[in-house]
Amino acid sequence: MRFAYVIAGSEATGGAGLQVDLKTFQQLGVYGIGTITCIVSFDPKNNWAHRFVPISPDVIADQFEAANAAQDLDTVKVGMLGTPETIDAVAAALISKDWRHVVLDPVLICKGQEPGAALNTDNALRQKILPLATVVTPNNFEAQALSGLDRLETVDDLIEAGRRILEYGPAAAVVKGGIDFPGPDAVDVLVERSPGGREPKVEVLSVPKIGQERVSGAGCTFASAITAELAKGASVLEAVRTAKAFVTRGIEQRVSAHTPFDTVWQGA
Ligand code: PXL
Repeated sequence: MRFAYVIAGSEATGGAGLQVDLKTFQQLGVYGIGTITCIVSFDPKNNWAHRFVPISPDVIADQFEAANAAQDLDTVKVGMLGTPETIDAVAAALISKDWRHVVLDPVLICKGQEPGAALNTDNALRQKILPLATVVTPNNFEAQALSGLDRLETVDDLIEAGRRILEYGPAAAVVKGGIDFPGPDAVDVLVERSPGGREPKVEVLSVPKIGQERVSGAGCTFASAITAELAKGASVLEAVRTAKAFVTRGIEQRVSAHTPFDTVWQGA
């Protein structure tokens, strides 16, 4: 049995967060184990506004202890953390043991939240979690925030953002162009550190965009699919290719909901 572990937030509609991560793990044939950092319950009475509750740091530590005592985990995905306090708890847990891979989906804000709402949380994530990651999967907005670049509108911009993000420590960055990236294609760029300080390796992954609407849970599905594949022993490049195909199928067969966005079908 291969195990994949995720440390992330719960999202109550089932369209994002830990629920999506565990569905993705199951679908890709790995045994999923999850630790909850915070609970997001969108409010249907108030235009699906964010309601957010962090889990207390000692309960995060307890969950981590239980999960890692039950199984020998070496591949972990980190999703939404939520506050500087939850970030401290997760950083302390992560550095308490060695990992083969730490995949970080650097969730800065969720769809519908104001950018910059939580600058101290963004900074804590950059300073305390990003250096522990081996693979990081920022979307266009997160890549701007992490790289300091203003606009990511060309493939070269995505590559440059990836190179800058590698300077924080990860071995690989997958910068996602997303729905707002100009042109007809959904473009992601994998920038991977080379041994001996040589130029990073770059791989451009591109498929035609499916519609023009955002889909909830695509980023979570993508990063957890990468994690599942790494847990099975794939290389980073193989894992990213498989994950892109997986999320593309899931978006093609998206599930509609009463929420503002459709959601990815991991069973596709
Ligand atoms: O899609 C980003 C995301 C991740 N994790 C949780 C979320 C969201 C967005 O809503 O709620 C828990």
